[in-house]
Amino acid sequence: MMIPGLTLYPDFITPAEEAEILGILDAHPWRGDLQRRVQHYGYRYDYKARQITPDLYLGPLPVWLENLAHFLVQNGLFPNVPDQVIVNEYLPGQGIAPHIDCVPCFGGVIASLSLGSDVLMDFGRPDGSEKISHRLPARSLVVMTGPARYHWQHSIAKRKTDGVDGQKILRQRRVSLTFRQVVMGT
Ligand SMILES: O=C(O)CCC(=O)C(=O)O
Repeated sequence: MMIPGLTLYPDFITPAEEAEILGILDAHPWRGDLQRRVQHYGYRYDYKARQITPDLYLGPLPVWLENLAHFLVQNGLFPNVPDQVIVNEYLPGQGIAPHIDCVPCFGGVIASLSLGSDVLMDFGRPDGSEKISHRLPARSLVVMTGPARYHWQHSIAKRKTDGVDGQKILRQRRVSLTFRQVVMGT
């Protein structure tokens, strides 16, 4: 990958694990805070205030998510066990605006697991000087550290198809799990 600090791990989980996680998530209530549906684990993220405070603690991660969080540490991807996960559901046509994850809220590693559909994720410099898109395949994990985490915005365009190698690929329902470590400015 061309962005320093950005790494993609294809086939990070198996199709059976993907189906199992989707089944668990769909048995949980989805939040309707945004245009897309979300679930928050560990801490609720306050989208309006763009912050995390101790009163937003929801409790420890459920065991199945804690196991995944430990797996990330065992693979050397996080220095400490991530304690916050946001699940985003993107129906075809839905996306996420360009952003850098809250710097005072979260540690230096952000990792996102893609389920259900490939998608094109766009990375861009906040001043618009550079833009690169990367295809995130279903079951892959994308990890952002260093410049990719702090100096590049990431986003997903609101589209029903993605152009890949001159071909139009129809998006399916994609669910992502983004793992972070809460720091609360400490
Ligand atoms: O869907 C993704 O992979 C990224 C999610 C994201 O950027 C976020 O929750 O801040």
